[in-house]
Order: sequence, then structure tokens, then C-alpha cells
Amino acid sequence: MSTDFILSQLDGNVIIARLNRPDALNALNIPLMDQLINLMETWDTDPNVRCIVLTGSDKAFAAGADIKEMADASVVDMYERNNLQRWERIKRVRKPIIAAVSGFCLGGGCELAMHCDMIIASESAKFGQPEINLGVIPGAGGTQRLSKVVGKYRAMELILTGRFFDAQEAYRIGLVTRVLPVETYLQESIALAKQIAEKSPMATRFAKEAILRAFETGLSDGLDYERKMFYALFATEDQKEGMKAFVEKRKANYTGK
Ligand code: DAK
Repeated sequence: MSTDFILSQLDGNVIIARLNRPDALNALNIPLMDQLINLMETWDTDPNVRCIVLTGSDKAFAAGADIKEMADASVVDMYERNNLQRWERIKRVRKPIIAAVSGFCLGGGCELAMHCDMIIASESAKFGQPEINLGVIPGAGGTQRLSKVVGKYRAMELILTGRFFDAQEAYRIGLVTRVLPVETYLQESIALAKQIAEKSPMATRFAKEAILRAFETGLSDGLDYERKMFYALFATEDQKEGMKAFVEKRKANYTGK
């Protein structure tokens, strides 16, 4: 399934979605965002899809929100466009999303990667929240998510200077989990997605939900939430299958039931 700005293909139970606006380094204009969100929501309810890999080109994951689209906007225009609601819909996708990032991953592009559940970077990836250079600040959660990932002081330095940082630095500060050669980062991301796609879909979703809860709540409430999700999994066939397969020394076959 493909639309103008998003190319996608199903590989096993993994969707590979590619941002496709090469002339603008995949800058995230409203039509691209709308296409991406609609597809994400379709995949989220498609039982054949168990994991999503979101990527761009080797040159750019995404160089940010579309500056040309925002340059002349008034406060009222920005408010009416209700862009935040678009980002909220991405946040609500329940299946795991891996960002496979190469080249520029800036501003809204970096925020999009941070909406994903893991970030795998190629050695050429360049991250940054350069909004300060445009007289604004990150608008899709960058001040919050980057701070939670890298801590207050690093987030201050990165956001207040707007400087770009490379894949190795992103790895050191905990933003990305792997740095791989440009030739292999996408294949490795797909392999990782396939590994995740083999697990029980319900357990995967509950694990994602519970981990995300850790960023929204205190420890006691988070533990309480985890416990409820844990017990609820005992109502699934996949839990029976997973534990039975262990006892019978065979590979589990998860059906999502
Ligand atoms: N927007 C629009 N066009 C962009 C773009 C962008 N963010 N980034 C690059 N392009 C376009 C360039 O204008 C150029 O188009 P033409 O001139 O050829 O028509 C083409 O892509 C190639 O770019 P360059 O010629 O500049 O390529 P270089 O290799 O020389 O430089 C660069 C690459 C990535 C260093 C440079 O393009 C650059 O600095 N780009 C801007 C990076 C940036 O500042 N990004 C942050 C944008 S602000 C919100 C949520 C989120 C946001 C806002 C609101 N709400 C919920 C309300 C997010 C804001 C942002 O992301």
C-alpha cells in the first residue's frame, strides 16, 4: 500500500513505511503527516501487521516540519491547523514502531523518531532540535521527550543551541539503541521488527503500554498498571501457548488471541 508521500510494503508481519518527499528532505508537511497517520491507524488495526518500521531515505529521515508551510502563519492559523492532534494520533498507535534513521533527523523529524518505540541509526544520521534557530521551540513534544531521555542538562544544551549531533553522540546519550553502517541499518531494523513480530501480539502491546506508562506516572501507579496488564495476559490463548511451548521444548506459535 502506498500513497504519494508514504511508500509502504508488508514483509511478513512487518510494515516498512518510507517517508517519501525527497525534494524537501522529507520535511513533514500536513499532507504527508495526514497520509502517515491514516496509514498508521490502518496498520494498527490490521492483524497481519505486528510491527512497523518507519524510515526515510539514506540522506534524510526528515529535516523537520515544513518551514515553508509555517513561515507566514499567524497564531490563529497555527491553532486552526490543530497539528498537535495529528501528533497525538501517532502517540496512540499501539503496535511497536521502530524508527530506522539515516541522514537528517531534525526538529519535527527528531520528534517523530521520538514518537517511535526504538530508534536505530545509520552512521550518517544527524540529529537535532534546531527550532531555536528559527525563533521557535520544539512543538511536538521535543522539550519533554528529549529531556526524559537524555536528562535536563543535555536537553538544555541541545535545545538552546540547536546544534546537530551525530549518531555516536545520540547513542552515548541514550537516544538511539544501535548505530549501524548505512548499508545495513534498514535491514537490521527490519530483522529486529521481525523478531518482535514473532512474539505474542497482546503481550507486545501490553508491554509497550506499560513502558510508556512509566513516562506518564509515578512508580507506584506504574507498578499497579503493570500488574493489571500482567494478570490480564493470563486471559489470552497466547499466554497458554507460550508457556506450553516452553514446557514442550518447542517454538511458540502466537496467533494474537
Ligand atoms: N522545511 C521545508 N523545506 C525544507 C526543510 C524544512 N524543514 N528542510 C529542507 N528543506 C528543503 C530546502 O528548502 C531545499 O529545498 P529547495 O530550496 O531545493 O526547494 C531542500 O529541502 C534541500 O535542502 P537544502 O538545500 O537546505 O540542503 P542542505 O543539504 O544544504 O541542508 C539541512 C540540509 C537539513 C541542514 C537544511 O535543509 C536545514 O537546515 N533544514 C531545516 C532544518 C530545520 O530547521 N528543521 C526544523 C524545522 S522546525 C508543531 C509540531 C512540530 C513542529 C512545529 C509545530 N505543532 C504540533 C504545532 C516542528 C517544527 C520544526 O521541525
